Amino acid sequence: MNFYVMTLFPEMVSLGLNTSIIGRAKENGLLNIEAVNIRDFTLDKHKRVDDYPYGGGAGMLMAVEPVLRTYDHIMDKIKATSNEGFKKPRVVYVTPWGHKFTQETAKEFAREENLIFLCGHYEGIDERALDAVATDFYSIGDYVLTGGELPAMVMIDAISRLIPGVLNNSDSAVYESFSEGLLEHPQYTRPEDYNGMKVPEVLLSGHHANIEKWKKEESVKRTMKYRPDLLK
Ligand code: 4GX
Repeated sequence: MNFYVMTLFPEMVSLGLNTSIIGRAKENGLLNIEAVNIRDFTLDKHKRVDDYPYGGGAGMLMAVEPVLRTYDHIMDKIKATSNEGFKKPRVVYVTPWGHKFTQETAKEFAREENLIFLCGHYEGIDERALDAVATDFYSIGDYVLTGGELPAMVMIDAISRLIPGVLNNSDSAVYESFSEGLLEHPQYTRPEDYNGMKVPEVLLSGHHANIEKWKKEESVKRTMKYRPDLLK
């Protein structure tokens, strides 16, 4: 799967997604993440990419031209590397007013071959750039960040781990939270007793049925306490 990220801070994206599981998946050729600097595509002689909003108001907006030229560059690249079955990729604009990005959204996007993210900065982007290229609008939650890079990285991470081969068994491919509708139960590793803090007896009992019952009960307790909204 190929991810393209349109951003003014490409190093934030490429460095942030180069570690751990995602970094390994890139090395293994399972996914490819390209952060494209919007500033490289401005025609302004001072390399400016932002301007004042018409009608007044606080702050600056990202201008249409650099965004659309960045998009054209990415599309040329995608067209050059794809066969006759070319399908226009979805373009996700990350914004606090978008639909809530969920595990279901991640599953849906994991089926795409190419995915483009558009990261805004300043107060946002000239609406005409969105009209021209954006196909999807998503938010990671109800709080305000300084830019779209972190939400785009969050979405890329959540999508990537669903791509076959990205997780191996020791990465625990079947993390059930959300997919089962219950939160994960508490977990323990050695030692059995750490300064008097003990692992629950049932987990040491070897009684498989009791262990499963305990896990389920703990999951339900935790879900009731922290996410009662998940219990329908
Ligand atoms: N989930 N941000 C986008 C730029 C911006 C400002 C105003 C539109 C209007 C966010 C979130 C988020 C901060 C990303 C502002 N865009 N994105 N950025 N929460 O807070 O997705």
